[in-house]
Amino acid sequence: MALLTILEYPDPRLRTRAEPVTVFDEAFGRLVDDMFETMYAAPGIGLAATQVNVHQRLIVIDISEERNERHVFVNPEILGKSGTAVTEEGCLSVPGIFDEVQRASRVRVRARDRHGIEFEQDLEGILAVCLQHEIDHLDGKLFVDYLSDLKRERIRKKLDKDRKARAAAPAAPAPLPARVPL
Ligand code: K1U
Ligand code: ZN
Repeated sequence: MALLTILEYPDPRLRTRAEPVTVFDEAFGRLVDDMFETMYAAPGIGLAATQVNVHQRLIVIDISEERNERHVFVNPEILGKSGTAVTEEGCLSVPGIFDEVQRASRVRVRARDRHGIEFEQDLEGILAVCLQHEIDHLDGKLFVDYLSDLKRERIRKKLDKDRKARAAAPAAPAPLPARVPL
């Protein structure tokens, strides 16, 4: 498995509209596994393929505390929405920024699994919110697009500053070698 690089706002590649998945082969299965590994390492509760610069309609989600309830949504379509929820959202492509977004609190989704099998599911709570956030990624939309122009500009400047600070920071020291008994 491999850790994938997550694109960061305002990278223009995050604005790409993803294409439907048509091939469910071994390479696609590896991409699904790599996305879970990348999401768990981040750590996050969801990840859309767009965020790792793969422009296919694929989402992985795991909202469980134990990190053992994997959801895969390929070519997701929202069939119905109801209720409203205002949730403090974060985004692995907008690191360190959290703000409130209003979305539907319940959704019915039709999608395919990692093998291409179609299913329909009713989701609610954070799972429903996370799915809507991830489908936005597949459409080239970010949660900061729901905020004011002023907030978005502040976020862009903060991330720019953080990136420059990270680039200027000296590399972390190498870990000490393990003690080997003589
Ligand atoms: O799409 C992404 O960038 C992932 C994002 C998903 C999301 C979070 C909150 C509301 C809607 C969508 C994240 O996972 S941000 C990190 C996060 O929320 C989290 C990380 C570790 C433990 C618990 C939450
Ligand atoms: Zn996101």
